Amino acid sequence: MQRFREGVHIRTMKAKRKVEEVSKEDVQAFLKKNAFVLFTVGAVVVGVALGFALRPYKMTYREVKYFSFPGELLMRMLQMLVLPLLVSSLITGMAALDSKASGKMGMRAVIYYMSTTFIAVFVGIIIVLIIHPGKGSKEEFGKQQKIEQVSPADAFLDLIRNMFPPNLVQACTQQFKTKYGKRVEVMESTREEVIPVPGQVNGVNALGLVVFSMCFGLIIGNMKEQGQVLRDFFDSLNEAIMRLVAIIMWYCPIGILFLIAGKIVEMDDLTQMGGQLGMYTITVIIGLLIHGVLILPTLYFVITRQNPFIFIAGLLQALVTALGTSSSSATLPVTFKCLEENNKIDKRITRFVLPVGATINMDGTALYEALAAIFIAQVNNMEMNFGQILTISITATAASIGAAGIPQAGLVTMVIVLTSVGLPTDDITLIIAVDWFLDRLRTTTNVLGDSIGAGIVEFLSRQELRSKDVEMGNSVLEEKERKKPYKLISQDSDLENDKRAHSESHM
Ligand code: 7O9
Repeated sequence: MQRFREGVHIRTMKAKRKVEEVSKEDVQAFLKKNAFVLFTVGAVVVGVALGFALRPYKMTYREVKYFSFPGELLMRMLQMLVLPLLVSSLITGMAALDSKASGKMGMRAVIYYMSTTFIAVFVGIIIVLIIHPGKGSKEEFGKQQKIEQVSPADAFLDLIRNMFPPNLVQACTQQFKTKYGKRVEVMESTREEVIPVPGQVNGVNALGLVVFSMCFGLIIGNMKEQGQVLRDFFDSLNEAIMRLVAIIMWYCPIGILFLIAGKIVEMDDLTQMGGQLGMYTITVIIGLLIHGVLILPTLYFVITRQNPFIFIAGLLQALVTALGTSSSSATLPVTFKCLEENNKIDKRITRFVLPVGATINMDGTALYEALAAIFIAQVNNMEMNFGQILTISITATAASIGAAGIPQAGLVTMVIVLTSVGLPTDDITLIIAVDWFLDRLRTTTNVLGDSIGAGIVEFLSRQELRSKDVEMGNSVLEEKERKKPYKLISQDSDLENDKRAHSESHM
């Protein structure tokens, strides 16, 4: 008995010491990590301040371009990594799972994408109907330009065509886009007919690469020993790219600073902005905030029972990068790093969910397009009935899903949403003045939606992940883990695990 008590005493002392050790290291690591996040957030603040401070100097266009050069470099570096990262992560992500597990996970991801996009559209519509920013007339706006007409049918076919690129190398640089030609028919009377002809535009065909990589990964995952070389190759490629990401992330604060400062120096005078456009901007901001700060975190909490704001704190770097670059594809490398390293999301999940999310899940964009369409109706004093609002919500959802597959999507998808309910497409030019700004906020919402999706899918797929671990004989530890209730491994629970492992090892 005495010896037993001593044993217990020694054990607790050891455990305590262990806890202290870990917490000291943890605090240091925490500070180091947070210092970096502080840098990045500080870069936004300094960028905004510097931008406004330089505005009175009225730089020429050329000078502004020179000034934002360090920002341009960041964009180029991030984009450089997107292609190999997308391909290698999707292939290894699919290869690591058998078709049953990936089917289930894919189902969960798709259900999450669809439902959050629909919720986003719903929020946008409700907010714009409540605030009604489009009071007054169109005369308040300045000049209006013509917008090129697009055929929704051709855009849809282009989307499907882009899913199957005939040339993989070309798919890395170009997308298919239907152009229009004239054909003269000489019969009794000469007739001229406009016909669709094949054409290409510059831009990564993300959809085609995603489809190919997923199929390829699934195949080599089922190839047993014969596929091992390829699996190892892409796994190694992915690891190498992630190490490059870690290096480039050091440059992020400076790049973001100049991207933001440059944009602020470049922007038009805000005081000339009409009241309607100002109200419109505020409406979009409120809509995006409700979706990003209220709805998505609530959804995360309801499903996983974890604190969503701790999760979001781990993502800060990615969110700031999205704000700076206004491109969720360029942010993809940083999103990967944040989720895997700060939030400890399983690599098999991020590799599989994030690239697909960046390509088809755009909550912010869906919210924006629906809201903008109704705003344009309001400016034209057109009342939308329920059927039209339903049409807008469906087309806005579809537009956000298909955006990456539709060439020059930005304007084109907006045109499609407007034409679906007979709104004047030229009115898009009314809101173009603030688009650069709202694009940044939408992109941040998009990245947040993708990341929270990864967290939720991981939680829902924990069983499959674990049984896969056991099957592969990954580690004995995982076998033990199975008995414990699931826990997101955050800083504290790491400690918990340590403690538990420690005491278990003495039992
Ligand atoms: C916003 F998978 C990737 F990473 F390789 C990938 C590459 C390219 C994913 C997507 C794309 C792509 O082309 N995306 C795309 C997105 C193309 C056109 C329009 C949009 C919509 O962009 C958003 C918006 O404007 O609302 C936003 N800027 O999330 O990047």
